[in-house]
Amino acid sequence: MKIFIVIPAYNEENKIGKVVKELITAGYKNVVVIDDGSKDNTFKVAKSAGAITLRHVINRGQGAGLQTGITYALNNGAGIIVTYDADGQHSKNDLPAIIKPVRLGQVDAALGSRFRKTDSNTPPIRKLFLKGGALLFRIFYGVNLSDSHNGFRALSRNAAKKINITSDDMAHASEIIDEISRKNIKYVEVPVTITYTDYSLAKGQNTLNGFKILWRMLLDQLLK
Ligand SMILES: Nc1nc2c(ncn2[C@@H]2O[C@H](COP(=O)(O)OP(=O)(O)O)[C@@H](O)[C@H]2O)c(=O)[nH]1
Ligand SMILES: [Mg+2]
Repeated sequence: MKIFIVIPAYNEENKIGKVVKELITAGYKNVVVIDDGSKDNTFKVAKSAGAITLRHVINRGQGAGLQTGITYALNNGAGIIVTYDADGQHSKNDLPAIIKPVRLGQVDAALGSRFRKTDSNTPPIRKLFLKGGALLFRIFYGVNLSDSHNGFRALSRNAAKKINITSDDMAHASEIIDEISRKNIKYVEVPVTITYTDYSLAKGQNTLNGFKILWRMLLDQLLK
């Protein structure tokens, strides 16, 4: 079964090379990087590291990057699609475990959870926000998760085709869960390690942005 690893990237020239090389060395041949209108050399670095590189001419957001990458993977015969971060926060060592339940046909979506591992180094404020998100998923979508907004997932071809991502920005993460619930896609949570470094915290999503996403989720629900 052809596995594609889809990595949306924005201004990640410092990390993307190592991320791509590690995956290819580990035997994953179809690594797709979507350079989302980066202002730096993300595209060049990803390409010379051996990734299939796609580019948006303007910065559209992580959701749009995923849409482009998933469409590419489906058009090129993907059996399983893994979504993965460009900034080095995910670990290739978690790939076999997250792919397995999808490969065996047990589920159509395996969702990474940083809170199912004991060695999580998630900062407390981030943990609070992510747990709050998980609680809202339970209330709004009836989906029982220990983590929210974790970009590490494995999807079967079927699930990737069914899940319709329309949010260009970070809100796509809630949208994916909404779609999983709405379309009755069978899922499981798989423990993964998310590494927090000064680099990832400085570059990553801030708490304000997190609250904006939660707020939109709330509005979306109320207006439905
Ligand atoms: N395509 C795309 N990817 C983005 C954008 N912003 C962030 N990313 C990527 O999405 C991933 C997660 O983003 P990040 O800001 O680190 O979020 P956090 O880890 O949840 O704090 C990283 O691999 C980023 O390179 C964007 O505007 N477009
Ligand atoms: Mg990050």
